[in-house]
Amino acid sequence: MNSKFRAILKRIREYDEIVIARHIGPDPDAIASQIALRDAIRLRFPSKKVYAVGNPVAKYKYYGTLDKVDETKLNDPLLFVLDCPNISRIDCANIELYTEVIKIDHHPFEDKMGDIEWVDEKSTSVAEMITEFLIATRFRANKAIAKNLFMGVVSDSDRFLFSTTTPKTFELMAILIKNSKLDITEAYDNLYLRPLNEVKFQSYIAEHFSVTSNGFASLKIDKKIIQKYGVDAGTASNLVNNFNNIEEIYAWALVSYDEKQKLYKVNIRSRGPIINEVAAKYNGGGHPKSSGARIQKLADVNKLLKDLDAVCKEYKKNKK
Ligand SMILES: [Mn+2]
Repeated sequence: MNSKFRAILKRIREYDEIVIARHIGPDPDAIASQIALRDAIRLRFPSKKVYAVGNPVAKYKYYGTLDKVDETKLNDPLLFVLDCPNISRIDCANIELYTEVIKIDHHPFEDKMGDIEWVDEKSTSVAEMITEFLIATRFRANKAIAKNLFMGVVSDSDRFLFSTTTPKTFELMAILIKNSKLDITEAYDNLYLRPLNEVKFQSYIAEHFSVTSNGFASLKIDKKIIQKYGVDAGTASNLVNNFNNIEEIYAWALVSYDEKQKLYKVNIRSRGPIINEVAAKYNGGGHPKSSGARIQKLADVNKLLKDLDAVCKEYKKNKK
């Protein structure tokens, strides 16, 4: 067992009150990882109080329920922060209130949060990292835990399509499926079943994308369209992965306006050019080929789109 795993296991043994948090606006990897880790710790150490915290998301309720906890009333607690590189984006947990903090993440490093920082940018997902940890440290995974971990990996690797997918990813998934007799079809149904209006909205996006001669596609989605298709504001962000593997498009971005936060949300994907460095210039970040930004002014959104077109141009030129 490596020293990192030993150190994390030691903390889990030592602390009786453990909180597991993740980023705001969770995706399946974030929410599945925190619930799986919570349930695995509870299964092995039934006397410990373990909570998975954060604002619940209705459409992800099949991962399990989240816990509400008054942090100020905890006694000598340990905090896990999953899938979240920056302190400002932690949902419902204040790192100041914890005796120790352990971060497990696969985004490029941003803020130091605590005593143990396990960051692996090469991993498909935090769910894969948690899977590796649980197997190496001999935790048991029941069917629900295994299913959550599997869905986290599948979702963040886009069903094993992304280049972060390695032989290790498959080896870990094989152990999970075998040991827990996981029904993968059921897991896929949870992830991929979707309403017709969402499919129609996806067609609208494909129909209205503006594609440059450099292979950059973008679309600004206004409120009226969201209302017309009866989807919610977050749907555009979720659909962005569905535009991969299109011959004429190297990188693509969907822009939507978040009324609550008064910000433009830009979701960017790429099948070649490195885009997170561009997003970083506009208060954004993420992975080299999967990234995003939150921007106040429309003028800056337009500048970002221009810069993305420029990296596509460069990429296309070098490819020849
Ligand atoms: Mn993730």
